[in-house]
Amino acid sequence: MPFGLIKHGLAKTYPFRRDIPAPHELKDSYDVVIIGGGGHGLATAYYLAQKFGIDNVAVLEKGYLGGGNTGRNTAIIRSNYLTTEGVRFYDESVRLYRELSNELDFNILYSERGHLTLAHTDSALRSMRWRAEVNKHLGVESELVFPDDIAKLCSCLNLSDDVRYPILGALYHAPGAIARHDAVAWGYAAGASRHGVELHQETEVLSMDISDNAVTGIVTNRGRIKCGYIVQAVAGFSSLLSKMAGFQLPIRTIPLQACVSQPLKPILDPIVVSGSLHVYVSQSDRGEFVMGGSTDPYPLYSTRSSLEFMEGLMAHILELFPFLSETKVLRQWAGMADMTPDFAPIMGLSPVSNYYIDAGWGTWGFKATPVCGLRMAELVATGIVPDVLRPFALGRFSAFDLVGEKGAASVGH
Ligand code: FAD
Ligand code: PYC
Repeated sequence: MPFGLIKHGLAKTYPFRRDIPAPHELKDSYDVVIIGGGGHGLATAYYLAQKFGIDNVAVLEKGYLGGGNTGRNTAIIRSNYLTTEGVRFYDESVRLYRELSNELDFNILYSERGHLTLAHTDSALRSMRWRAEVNKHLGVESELVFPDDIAKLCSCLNLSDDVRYPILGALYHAPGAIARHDAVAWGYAAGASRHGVELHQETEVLSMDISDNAVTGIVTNRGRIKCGYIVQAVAGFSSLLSKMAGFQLPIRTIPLQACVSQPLKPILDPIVVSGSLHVYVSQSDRGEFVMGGSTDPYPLYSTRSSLEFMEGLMAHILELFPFLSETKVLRQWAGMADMTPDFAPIMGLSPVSNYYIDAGWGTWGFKATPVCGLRMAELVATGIVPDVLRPFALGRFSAFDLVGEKGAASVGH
């Protein structure tokens, strides 16, 4: 029971801080409408108001805040990418994450654990070396480590030669971290709300009025509103929204499943990823093993879980961590991953003049929440595309100027 409730429980009033205000009417018009109340939309709203003084802003969320992929991901934060564009972008996010609990006055349970990407073949070792060199060149801590070092970093991992895919080495990224994903959404929501942003849950965008290549109105299940600028931040629904705005995105939407075990005593400190075995795992601060594997084998708009996924995942988990064989699965779920051809996001301008996109977040967007929010807000406020966003423009697909991040995706596809 909260201390405050014990103290004030029998009093007539309870002076608590309400993080998110009660629902209220939609206004006729806003300077900025953000579609999607996940971490990205909420972070964009927060920085628009807090950093750029733009507070006539509404976030429209068709369900509840943080109930999309933000509340379904496995909360891995890292910047050990393959391309210079990717490393710079995600490194800025890691730096913002480190300060986020203080910035938002909201504990996001940021926990720096180190991140091991295992190599089971010579060619995997070569690509780990490549990533380590790109990372170091840009000031990001990453190095190649070998079984003796891995044993010290993660004593519960099966390093025996007597398995199908023995571990030859790994990319070790000391800044790799996890955080409480819901708290990231709640913290940004509370911060945005304190700065005057309106947060509208159960408010679904159904269509848009377009005239002279600009969106002039948004039709929602609660009525029509006018807006100056729109930011689309709907993760697994990006193609549907861009279609309403009149353009197409190069995206395939594929379910990604994950699960957690019953809580165990702390035993696994680093985050462990194996591309060859299609598995990744971390232990949460509550003790649960948080685990995932590959995306499902076909595109689908559905968040159902499958036995097929669990069977494959457990075979691989037990190869790496045989001691888990009597551990019970607690929950299993899925989210929807908007996959782009180059495994990198699409951010910035769109073919519609007042419509900005934050899309293509596939299996990798939780770690980008702070940098994406900050830089999308900067774009809306200044009209200038920030340098870190430039490589991720939609136009790269027609210019054949892709940002190939498949080798650093962590999740099998
Ligand atoms: P969301 O949180 O999905 O928010 C979008 C919101 O838009 C939703 O709440 C939705 O309801 C709303 N919306 C949609 N359509 C409409 C409409 N018409 N009107 C109004 N609202 C609408 N990334 C990592 O970096 N690390 C990880 O470890 C990681 N693990 C993952 C594990 C799983 C199982 C999954 C599924 C994803 C994982 N990801 C990970 C990816 C990450 O979850 C997403 O990229 C990220 O959460 C996207 O955030 P968002 O705010 O853009 O989207
Ligand atoms: O981007 O690191 C990642 C990740 C791990 C699991 C899903 N995404």
